[in-house]
Amino acid sequence: QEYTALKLRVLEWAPKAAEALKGKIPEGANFYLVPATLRPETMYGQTCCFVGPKITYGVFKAADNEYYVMTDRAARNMAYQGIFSNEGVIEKAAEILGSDFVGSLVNAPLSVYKDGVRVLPMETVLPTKGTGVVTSVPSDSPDDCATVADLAKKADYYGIQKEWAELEAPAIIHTPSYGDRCAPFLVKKLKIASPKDTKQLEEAKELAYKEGYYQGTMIIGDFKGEKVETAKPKVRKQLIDAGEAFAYSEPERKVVSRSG
Ligand code: ZZB
Repeated sequence: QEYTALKLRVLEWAPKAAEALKGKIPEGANFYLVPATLRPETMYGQTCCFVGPKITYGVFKAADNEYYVMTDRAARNMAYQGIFSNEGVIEKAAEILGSDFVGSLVNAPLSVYKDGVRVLPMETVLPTKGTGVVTSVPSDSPDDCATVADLAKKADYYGIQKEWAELEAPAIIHTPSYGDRCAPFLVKKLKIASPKDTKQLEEAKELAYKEGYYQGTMIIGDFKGEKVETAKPKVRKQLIDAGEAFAYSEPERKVVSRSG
């Protein structure tokens, strides 16, 4: 699985995260939450960044003055992909529980929200997939759409400010069947009431992928008017060239070929 890992620079730590990191990290260093995405062309639509509140994350040194927040598992994979300046070396500066990050402000590359977006909790984040950090695009991802709706509804319960979950999702991709925001369209159509409606969400994701990727047209950004299929590698390259993202592969089963 070839992901695009996006670098969301921390602009402001939530108080609990600042407390947990105190004394463990050099001052003046840059910190990034690094969600793994299969849809780099949707990054214009980021409205927040999700962590699993019960997942333990590591703060890993990637280079001098550069630290990445993700799961141990992701760090172990990245260590052998030419991503850290010391190949094969994993340096964990600190460990933090996901819930402690909630409320932090991060810069989301390409997002229409230029002042940054908030880190919010998502109960359904899988610790065994990607980096355990997920960037949220409620216009095109049904899971994200259902989660932000739930967060806004129960803001007090989740210990967040309602406004953080209520940022308007900009329209980024036009689709012939589901309009300009396919996720809310499908969430409504399949009568999805909460992030716990796993089965319908799985179906909605499937439909959104197919329609968005094969029929979608960009309505925002440098490749506005182009088909998603052709815009996707271009947006990805732009992000990587700008140093705002990097390629990250999830090892499935390693196949060793002797003949090359
Ligand atoms: C932004 C985005 C925008 C995504 C979109 C999807 C969509 P898949 O196909 O099941 O492999 N994701 C990444 N890591 C995790 C995790 N640890 N736990 C839960 N979700 C995770 O799913 C890959 C997608 O699942 C990734 O791409 C990420 O969300 C999320 F418009 O990033 B995506 C129709 C989907 N649209």
